Amino acid sequence: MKTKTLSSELLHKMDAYWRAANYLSVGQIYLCDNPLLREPLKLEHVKHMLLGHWGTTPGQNFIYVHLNRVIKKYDLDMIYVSGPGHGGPAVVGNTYLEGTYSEIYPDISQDEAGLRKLFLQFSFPGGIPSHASPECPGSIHEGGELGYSLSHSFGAVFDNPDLIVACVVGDGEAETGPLATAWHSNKFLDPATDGAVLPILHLNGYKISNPTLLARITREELEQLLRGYGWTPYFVEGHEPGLMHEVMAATLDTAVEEICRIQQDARVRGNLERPRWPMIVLTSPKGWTGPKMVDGLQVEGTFRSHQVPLSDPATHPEHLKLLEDWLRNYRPEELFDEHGRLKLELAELAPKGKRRMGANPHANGGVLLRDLRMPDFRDYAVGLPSPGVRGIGDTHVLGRFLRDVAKLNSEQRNFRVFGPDETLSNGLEALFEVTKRQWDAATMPNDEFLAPTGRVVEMLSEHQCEGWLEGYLLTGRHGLFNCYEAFIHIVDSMFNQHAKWLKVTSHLPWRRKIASLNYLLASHVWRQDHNGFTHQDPGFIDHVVNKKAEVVRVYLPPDANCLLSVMDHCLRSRHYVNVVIAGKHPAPQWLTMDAAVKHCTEGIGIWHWAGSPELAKDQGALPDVVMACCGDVPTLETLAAVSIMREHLPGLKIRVVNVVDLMKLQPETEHPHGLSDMDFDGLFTKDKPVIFAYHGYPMLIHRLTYRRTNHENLHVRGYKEEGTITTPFDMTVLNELDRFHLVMDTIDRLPQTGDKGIILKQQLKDKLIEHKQYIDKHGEDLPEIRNWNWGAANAGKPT
Ligand SMILES: Cc1ncc(C[n+]2csc(CCOP(=O)(O)OP(=O)(O)O)c2C)c(N)n1
Ligand SMILES: [Mg+2]
Repeated sequence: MKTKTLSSELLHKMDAYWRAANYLSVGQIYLCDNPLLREPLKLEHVKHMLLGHWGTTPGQNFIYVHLNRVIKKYDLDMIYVSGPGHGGPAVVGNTYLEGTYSEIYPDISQDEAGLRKLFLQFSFPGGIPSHASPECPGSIHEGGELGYSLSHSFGAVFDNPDLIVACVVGDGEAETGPLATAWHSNKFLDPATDGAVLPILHLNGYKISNPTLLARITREELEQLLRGYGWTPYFVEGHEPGLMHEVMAATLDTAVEEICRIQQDARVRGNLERPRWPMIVLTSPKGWTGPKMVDGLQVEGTFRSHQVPLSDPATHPEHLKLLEDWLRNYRPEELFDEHGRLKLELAELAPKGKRRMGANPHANGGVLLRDLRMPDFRDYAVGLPSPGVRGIGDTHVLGRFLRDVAKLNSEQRNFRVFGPDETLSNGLEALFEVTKRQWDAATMPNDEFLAPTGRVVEMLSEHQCEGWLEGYLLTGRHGLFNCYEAFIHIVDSMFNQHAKWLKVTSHLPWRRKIASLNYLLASHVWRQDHNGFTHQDPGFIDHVVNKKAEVVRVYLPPDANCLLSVMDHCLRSRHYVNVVIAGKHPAPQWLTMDAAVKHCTEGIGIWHWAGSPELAKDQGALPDVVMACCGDVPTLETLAAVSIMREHLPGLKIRVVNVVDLMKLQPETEHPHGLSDMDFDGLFTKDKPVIFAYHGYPMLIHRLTYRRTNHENLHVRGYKEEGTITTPFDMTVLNELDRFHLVMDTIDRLPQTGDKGIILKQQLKDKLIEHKQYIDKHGEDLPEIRNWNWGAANAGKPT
């Protein structure tokens, strides 16, 4: 006879605790008064608007109480990730029962008055959301948009060897692309230096109104699927609470002991073989313990339990009765004392102090966040004898800096670089001088830079990279996501969710700030020479600027020294999303490090040395035209255009303005970085033509500046969805961002250029034809384009 895992007393108590959590969950969805049912339920005790999701909740309550037991039994450092985060009542209810909720929100006290407020605030105007939202202690994952629970969980356990994340995966959620590929995360986990994720696939059979695929394939198929992903699935199936408690407890013990054994094996015995981690498949009825039949239709165990099973007690008196029966079925009088507090013998089931999942500091990562040790970015400066010298490619310079960030923090183990197989091709090869790509799958002799642990994590899934990094940041560490610019769109929606999380948490004083989410978008739209149209898309910026100004920052450093300065700032910053767009190809360098630091700190500025010499001498004088640029390629084309005009239209007073920090363009009332109108007018004038060469879609610049005095004179060139495999210069020509078009634009707007202007325009038109003919014949740009350089073009001219 196998001995039971749970004594009957413990089983009884755990069942009572589960009933308490279920009671609180139903209470949150329905009740605004009479929280302990001390009097018969009346309509006035029921909320007018019934919102929330019941279906997933009892299963999650069941899991939570069982996790509490193993945390205590094995003294685990564990947090809970609710994939189907719409089960908010479960996490709110459980953190209330364990005491953490009232510690953070004393008004929601552990008595009848507190219970009433707990119920009332849920899904109520001015209250709390219906999900595992940031307001909920212990949550690092709202679970509003489904699909990211496993990625977040793995991100959380990287470099946290003692942490276990219990991750509930919805069986519907499991159908999403990000979740389906997240099972592979186990090939990146180092059992020696990372923690563990215990996935609990919540196979309740249904989504909102459909069955789930994983519930409608054979057990054999499901088992093979999960085994094929490298897991050992343990099945817990049933609906009879007593039996289920015993099976769940025994299975959890097995899983936890298996995790400990795997970790010991790697840590003590040095076993480097990839382990087959355990996971649990919990098959239980959706809406378990809820109303079985409503209006003649089965509810428990069907999709009908997904949201609010009894939706209209106001017009259906029988619903009110069913609701009361449902609530009383949990026997609240056995669970709460006369003050409305959870009875002591039940409260004792919860872990203590920081072991409570709602109080675990990993779930409030800012508390654990330590500053990075930072090398001095100035030490990596590109020497600049004169503006325009050719650099090796800006991200290659940055790579050396990141290499040393990785090195300096290798003991702290709190910095990682994530990317979908592009760390090398984005120019960050220097990282591999000090670290490796973490990889726990098989290796072959010709593989490069793979090791069981490393600071770089690469999988060809932008979703995983994003989710891992978010999980890593949310648990108090630092990192960077390097990605092709066009394909970062794949995670648009994940970015949305993270930005929302940052916005909400920045207004929750108990949630400490976390490190910023840094995107390095190299391999950008203008230099896709061998990839072409599919790889040309700068629209992520447009997407990002929709989000709250307090959270988003966009930087387009024009050269390597600026990139170093910007990245140093981003890695030190907190609670932002920083988008940095940089080139990896050899390109001209413009600013000395001192000038770069100044320029990047200002975020925008006049490059006096690049404009007309008379303006450089008399900096107060007004220009005839402002040539503005933002992004490395637009800066190059603008400066080339300026050099043409300095040569051919020497009387023209040209001012060059470079923008590093895109948000400077917005009014100060819209973004904390925004320039005042006075400062903006000071740079762009009130009435002179502004020819603005921009990295991305031109409309964004109009969007950001439409309220500025001189907006009418602002003419923006940028990417207008023209592209193919062609030469770098031809890309700019196709989009009319090239130097020749910029000059022609200027002439068109300045009648005072007169005959000289007309003649020059004709010459430039001819040049464009010559360019086309040349590239069609030779497959590369004209030598005068390829070899153009600011220094030579402006030699002998006073600067
Ligand atoms: C990406 C995404 N698509 C759609 C939805 C809308 N939605 C909310 S809950 C749900 C069903 C979820 O089913 P499952 O993961 O099985 O959760 P559970 O059964 O535990 O409620 C859907 C489709 C969503 N939240 N996120
Ligand atoms: Mg489901």
